[in-house]
Amino acid sequence: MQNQKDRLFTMYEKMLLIRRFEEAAAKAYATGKIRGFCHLYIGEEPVAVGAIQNLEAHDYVIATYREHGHALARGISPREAMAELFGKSTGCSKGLGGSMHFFSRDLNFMGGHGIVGGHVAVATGLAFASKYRKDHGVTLCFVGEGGTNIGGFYEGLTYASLWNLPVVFIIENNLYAMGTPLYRSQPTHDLTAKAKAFNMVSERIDALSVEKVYQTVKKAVTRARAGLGPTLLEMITYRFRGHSMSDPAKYRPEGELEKMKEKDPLDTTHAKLKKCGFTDAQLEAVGAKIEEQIIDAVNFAETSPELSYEEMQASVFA
Ligand SMILES: Cc1ncc(C[n+]2csc(CCOP(=O)(O)OP(=O)(O)O)c2C)c(N)n1
Repeated sequence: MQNQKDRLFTMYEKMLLIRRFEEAAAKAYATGKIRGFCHLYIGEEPVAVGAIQNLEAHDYVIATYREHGHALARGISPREAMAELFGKSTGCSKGLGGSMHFFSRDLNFMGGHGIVGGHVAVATGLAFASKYRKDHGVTLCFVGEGGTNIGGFYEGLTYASLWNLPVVFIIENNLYAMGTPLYRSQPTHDLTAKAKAFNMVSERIDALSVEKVYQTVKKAVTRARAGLGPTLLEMITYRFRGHSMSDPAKYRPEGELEKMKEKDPLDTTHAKLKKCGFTDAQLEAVGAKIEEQIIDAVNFAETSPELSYEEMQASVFA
C-alpha cells in the first residue's frame, strides 16, 4: 500500500497526463485530425483520478461522453486513447467509437456514453452483476449534473437502492450543462437532496483537491464492497474549456474562469508536493516523461492504419 505522499505523487502524475493529453487532443482537433464531437476534461481531473485510484481490477467504471480522463485514469494507454480520437484501428474501440465511446473490456471500462444519463441504469446493471457473482466488485458511475435530470438516473438509483447494490454514483457538477447554468435547470442547488428520495447515503464535496476526492470515494467504495449499498456523491468541479470543441463558452459571467484558474488543481497539487518534499527536478522529470508519452501517442495515432471496410462492416448489424 502506498503512503499518502507517494499516492499524491501518483495522482498528480495521472492528472498531468490527462491535462497534456487533452491539450494535445485540442490541437489535433483544431487541425482537423480529430473529427466529430470532442468534450475535454481539462479542470476536472481530480474527480476521475481521485475516485478511480480506489479501485481494484475487477471493479467497473462507466462514464459520460466526457470520459477521456476516466479512461486514462483507469489505465487505457495514451496511445490507444489518442488513436481512438483519430479514428484508427489501434484505438481502444478500434476507431469505431471516437471521443464519446472509449471502451475496454480488459480494464472493465464500460464506456463512454453519448446519451446523457442513460448509462446510469447500465451502472446499476453492472453492480447487479457483481452482487450476483458475489465477487465484491464495485461500480463507479460518473454523471454530469445535467444528467441527474434524466429518467435513466432515477431508474438507476431506484434499483441500486432497492437491491442494495455495490455502486457509487458520482455527480460531476461543473456548474454548466452545455451552456445552461445550474440555477436554470435544477430546482435545488444541493444535488445530494436527490439521494433522500432513494434512502441513499450521500455527500457533497469541493472536488478541487484530488486527495479529498480520494478519501471521500474511499468511504463509499468501502461501504459498497462490504455490502452496505450505494452512495451518491456530488463533486463540485469546473471545466476550463467549453462544453465541446465547438463551444466558445461565452455564457460564463466575466472573470469566473480566471478566478477558477487561480485554483487550478494541478497547480495546487504541485505546490502540495513541493511542501511534502518533492524537488523541482523530480516534478520536472515527471512533466518531461509525460510530454514524451503524449508526443509518442500522437505519432502512434497518426501513423496507425484505419480499419478496413470489411472490418467496419463486421461491426454493423443489418
Ligand atoms: C438524452 C440526451 N439529451 C440531450 C443530449 C444533448 N446533450 C449533450 S451533453 C448535454 C449536457 C449535459 O450536461 P451535464 O450532464 O451537466 O454534463 P457535462 O457536459 O457538463 O459534463 C446535453 C443536453 C444528449 N446527448 N442526450
